[in-house]
Amino acid sequence: MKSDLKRISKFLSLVLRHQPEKIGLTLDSQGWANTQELLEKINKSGTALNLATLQEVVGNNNKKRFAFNPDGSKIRASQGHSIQIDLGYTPTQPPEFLYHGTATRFLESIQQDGLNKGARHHVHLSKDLPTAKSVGGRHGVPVILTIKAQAMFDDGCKFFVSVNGVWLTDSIPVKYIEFP
Ligand code: HQG
Repeated sequence: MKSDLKRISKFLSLVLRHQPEKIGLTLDSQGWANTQELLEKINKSGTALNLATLQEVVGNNNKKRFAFNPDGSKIRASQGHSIQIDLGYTPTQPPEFLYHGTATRFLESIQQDGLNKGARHHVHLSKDLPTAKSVGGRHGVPVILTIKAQAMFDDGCKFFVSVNGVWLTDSIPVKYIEFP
């Protein structure tokens, strides 16, 4: 059952962040899908999913990756998109330091160019070290970079925090990165 929920979570990430067209779904400009339509199209595409299970995936997801709107009629991913949408988050003052977990094999390039958002909308940052370490571990031997977020903010850079607590910014020049 647990692995079923994980499989569904991964499939939701795919259609709500990257390829809604894969099941003929359209997201609105803020990334919301109609909940009923999502269920219908997922079922049509061959994955059995009912509302109760969808609610379980949203509620129990370890990173709270997905959220319903207040009346539950719409659902979206809270961050991590590669398609162009506007999540509508308000610019927010960050703590003095935030953390970015990456892999040692990227260090040389990051030392050269700073942190880029790559295929995603933003560079993703964590407020705690364990999260950063597990994010970095997805790519190889993890290494944690300390980001001088307050200094960036003071210099006019915008930060956003997603409803599931991931800090987002456009890019991070080398001068704001502390390497271990
Ligand atoms: C690296 C997961 C070389 C960057 C996580 C990262 C997160 C560079 C990789 C969310 C670079 C991109 C995002 C440069 C950045 N040279 N490498 N100049 N600039 N990089 O997956 O931050 O589980 O797009 O360090 O928890 O790893 O999907 O980003 O290693 O919140 O919900 O390029 O995805 O959330 O990798 O992860 P990603 P990320 P979910």
